[in-house]
Amino acid sequence: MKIIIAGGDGFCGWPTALHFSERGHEVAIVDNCIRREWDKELGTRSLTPIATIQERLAAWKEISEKDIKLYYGDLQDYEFVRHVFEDFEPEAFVHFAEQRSAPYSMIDRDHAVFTQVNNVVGTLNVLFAIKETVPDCHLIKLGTMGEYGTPNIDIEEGYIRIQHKGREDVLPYPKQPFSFYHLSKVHDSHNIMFTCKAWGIRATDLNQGVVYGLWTDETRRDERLYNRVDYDGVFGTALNRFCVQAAVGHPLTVYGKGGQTRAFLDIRDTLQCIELAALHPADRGEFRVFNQFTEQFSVLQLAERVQKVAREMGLDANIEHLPNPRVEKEEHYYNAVHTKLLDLGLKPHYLSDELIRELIQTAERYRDRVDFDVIRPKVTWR
Ligand code: NAD
Ligand code: USQ
Repeated sequence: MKIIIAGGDGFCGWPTALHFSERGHEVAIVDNCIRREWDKELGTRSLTPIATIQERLAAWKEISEKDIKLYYGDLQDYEFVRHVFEDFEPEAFVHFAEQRSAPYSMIDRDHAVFTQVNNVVGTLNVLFAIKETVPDCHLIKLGTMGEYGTPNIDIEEGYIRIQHKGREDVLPYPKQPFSFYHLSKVHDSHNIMFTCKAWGIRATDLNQGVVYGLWTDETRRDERLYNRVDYDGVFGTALNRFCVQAAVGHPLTVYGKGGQTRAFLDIRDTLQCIELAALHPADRGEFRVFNQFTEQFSVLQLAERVQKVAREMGLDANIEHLPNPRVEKEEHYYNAVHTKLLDLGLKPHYLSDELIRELIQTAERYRDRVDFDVIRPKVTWR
């Protein structure tokens, strides 16, 4: 398959590109590497040292004898996006290339506007380029479970059957997103759904939960292939952050009561899910939605899991309940359906003590790179 991984220099995109290349697909990465600039802006860096995209691709070629093509540019630049589609003629376009941090989008007006323009315009450009150049291309778009919010009923996979005043219809599931970032994903979903109807685009919207872990079969092979790990208060996410905190002797930062329940998955399952979506494409005109996660946990449950493993390793790992910088329910019902990817053959890697131990060990190995000053949350929603 000829497949493009947009955002292929990022946390999910880089291992996904290697995974497809390893399986013999023809892979190209699209990225402007702006994620690395946001680290500089925030005065932080990945826990693990990461090679430049050029060094990564050269190392992969040396190790695997396989080429991954790089299109270096911005999805907001339509001429560039159109050129990528005309030149590569992809059968599938995996779209990871967005600003993905909720706190970053809540810093101030400029960051909210940047996030929504970057994400919404980038996706619009991809939709127009598909229509104008390769209309059969399957768009595999990363959405997020946070689009749904935390309603007091079960969350369905994209659509819900509703009866109203004696009539019935299947409608898009209501969206109550958590931040300007999560809102940008809702706007994308609407634009994609509309173009599926209007232009016959084939699209899969993957509402992914929070991703944890970092190692995959390919990224382990050589230091130049290592994946990034974010632990700071802006880009770091719950489980990975707790493991780094445990390793360096920082209290585990549970926001508020910690009853916030979210959907989670191992990064190796991100790769599996993208592969399953690509190998079983949506039909022309179909807007398909999968909930991409394997388990649900409350934030406090996760912190306690990390604490247990850390204490077996002789670490303190105290849990600290910080005043919640976000506006979100801290106690609520949460039950999200996630059967469609399992039906396609997903074999989940459920969260294990071994994985938590390995994450803590990775953080211990790179503890000198951890800056305590960037760990606590500084961005507030209010
Ligand atoms: P990341 O920030 O590590 O990677 C995103 C990549 O996209 C970066 O390399 C960045 O340089 C690139 N990019 C951003 N804007 C671009 C633009 N305009 N043009 C070209 N390249 C651009 O993020 P990630 O954690 O790998 O997440 C990837 C996708 O998955 C995002 O869309 C995110 O919303 C979604 N997602 C992530 C998680 C998670 O836990 N990491 C969970 C659910 C959904
Ligand atoms: N949280 C803590 N302590 C921390 C960090 C987070 O209690 O140190 C809490 C947050 O308050 C929130 C939950 O953990 O309730 C998840 O926060 P997060 O930072 O781990 O993840 P989130 O902001 O939701 O965003 C991440 C990715 C985003 C993706 C989303 C999937 O950054 O790209 O879309 O996970 S989801 O949450 O399903 O929407």
